Amino acid sequence: MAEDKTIKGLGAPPKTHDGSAFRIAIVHARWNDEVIKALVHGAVDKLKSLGVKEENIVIKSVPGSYELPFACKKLIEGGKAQATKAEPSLISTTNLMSLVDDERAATPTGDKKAAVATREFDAVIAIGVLIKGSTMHFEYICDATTHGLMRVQLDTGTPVVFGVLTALTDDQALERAGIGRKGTKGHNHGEDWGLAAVELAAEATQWG
Ligand code: DLZ
Repeated sequence: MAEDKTIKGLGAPPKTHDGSAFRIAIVHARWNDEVIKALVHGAVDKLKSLGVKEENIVIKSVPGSYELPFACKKLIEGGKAQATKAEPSLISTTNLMSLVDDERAATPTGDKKAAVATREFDAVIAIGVLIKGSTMHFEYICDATTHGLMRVQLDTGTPVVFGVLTALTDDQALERAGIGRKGTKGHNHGEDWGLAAVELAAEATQWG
């Protein structure tokens, strides 16, 4: 093996999953926005390539990563509550590309109303980008966010994919979003998170 070749990374899934029946939420922070946008794009592209329908991908944003656990929990609970109602209803979804391309700031008025299946989420992807500064803020937010997201998935029984980059430098974050500026562009980890969401949605229901 060449010396600069790494052994790290996600192995191929045991089988390819069809995402066409799944409803997936993406909740993302807005801190470090350039990287966030690329990661959300990567996740959405992968979900769609696995068959998840655009109308079944719901995207919401929160200010920072610290807010991700709370937002994920509310979305999951909201989805479960809607699922218990007999009649399909109108729920608020955000147009995917306009969200990633900057209209999202206009929420809630910028949200589009769309008729979607009234049922719970099969998986949630939480996306955040934490970049270390000169104080201890980074460590505390990383710790709280990580534990909070784990708690949400264990408490709710809905898979929550950990799409949070904890980078020591800007370059580390950019490279993990496929937009690296130094030499290699890097791999967009958002794609891995999309894949993980569909795999968990497909497999986890059969393990219980
Ligand atoms: C305050 C803060 C700092 C310093 N850094 C980041 C960061 O790198 N990434 C991120 O997602 N959020 C950061 N935040 C914001 C917090 O996550 C949170 O939004 C605020 O503390 C308000 O609760």
